[in-house]
Amino acid sequence: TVGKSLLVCPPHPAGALELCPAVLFFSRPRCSGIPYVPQPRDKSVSARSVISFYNQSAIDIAAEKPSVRLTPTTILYAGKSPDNSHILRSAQYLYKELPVRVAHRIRDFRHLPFIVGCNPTILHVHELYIRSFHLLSEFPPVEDFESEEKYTKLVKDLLDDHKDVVTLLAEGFRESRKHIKEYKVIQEFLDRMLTSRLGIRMLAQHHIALHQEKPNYVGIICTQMSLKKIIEKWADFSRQVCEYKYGFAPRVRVLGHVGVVFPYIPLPLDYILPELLKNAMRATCEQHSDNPVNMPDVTVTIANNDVDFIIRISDKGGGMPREILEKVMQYHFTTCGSEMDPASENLDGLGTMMSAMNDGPNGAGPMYGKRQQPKARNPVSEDLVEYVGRSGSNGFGFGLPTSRAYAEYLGGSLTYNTMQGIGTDVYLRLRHIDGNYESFRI
Ligand code: ADP
Ligand code: K
Ligand code: MG
Repeated sequence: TVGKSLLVCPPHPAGALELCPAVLFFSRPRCSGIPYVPQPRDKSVSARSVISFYNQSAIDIAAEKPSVRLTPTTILYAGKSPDNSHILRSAQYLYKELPVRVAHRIRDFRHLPFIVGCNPTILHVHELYIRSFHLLSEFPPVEDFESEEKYTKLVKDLLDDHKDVVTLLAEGFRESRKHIKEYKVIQEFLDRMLTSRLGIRMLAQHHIALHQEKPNYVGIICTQMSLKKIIEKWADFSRQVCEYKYGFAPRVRVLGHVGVVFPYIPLPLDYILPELLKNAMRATCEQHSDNPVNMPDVTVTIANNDVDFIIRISDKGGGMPREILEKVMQYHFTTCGSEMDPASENLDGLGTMMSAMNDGPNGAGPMYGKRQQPKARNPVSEDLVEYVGRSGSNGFGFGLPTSRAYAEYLGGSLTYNTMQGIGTDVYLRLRHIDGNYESFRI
């Protein structure tokens, strides 16, 4: 049936270079010049998704529609109704919106340079989006709570299906980026892909969370978020991981407007903060490995004003050498496990420490040359395991560029100053969502 499917595959308007993905997918072993590495996930290609590869017209139509982006304030004050009709309205918004957003992503996959689109891992993610599009767009209209429940179950399943997308894209582009002369192509694709994915996940999780009653929360929006608390939570977490990896970890001090509380969405901070703290801790540990007892603290300073808030993460981790300044914000650039990091031959840096965590709580995994015996090896918490699965940033060099893309998507910025030989200051600036000033749209 696959052969028959290929025959009816309609020609893509963009011409010969843009073959129907089904053609690529099933002709890979013969695709000259592209090494075919069979991967277990290939088995998941079902007849259903094969059909969806060439049933493109629905996707084309949806991709032409504009996405309807809401401000957090609109979401926050959408109003909770005692009869739960707000949940139904939320599902109906998703029902219209998700297929359009997913179609936009598929259009982006189709516009990737041919050789990149051929990469099996990238093709796998492309296929995941096509499959999601069909599941979402072929779902019967959400009209009552019964169908809403089924629809929410579908949304939950899709969130789960897509949880490794960042890791997969990082892998896929690492394999294929050597074929692309212009780095900008990858950067723009990944910036759009990752921020759009963040938006979709925020909307989906918001809808799911509307079903639960949690004090100080409306969906995923925390109406009383304490920046200090969330920083401390991720500082503890990053220290735990750092200690596991290096046997020691710098302390974290939180200064400035420590008392501020305001409405915000913790979800993006749950990604950005550990990435920045991990970087600061790795630099500190590697710079002060000869005297871990007197390691300088990582200092986090909060500054709040009417329009936005700023989090500065300062470390005394030796800063960045001039040669890498231009590169640190690039996807895939990392000094973990490269010649930039002389210690890395036997030791992957903190960027990859998540892979050490994956090895299991009992140290069953490989021992790294320079790794210290941890004082107390904490068992890997469920939080940690979930984080490892979610972040996909295991020394892929995705921490800074992804955090910056997220910050800009949220109407803010991520910048840094570094003093080679001393340390680095990273500034995360984000806009308030309290409705007093214009904020971003999800
Ligand atoms: P990764 O942590 O996976 O290497 P990132 O994008 O988070 O990827 O960081 C890229 C590189 O930038 C790091 O490998 C490191 O060389 C450098 N870097 C990031 N943060 C710091 C810091 N606080 N101090 C020194 N170097 C840093
Ligand atoms: K990087
Ligand atoms: Mg990092």
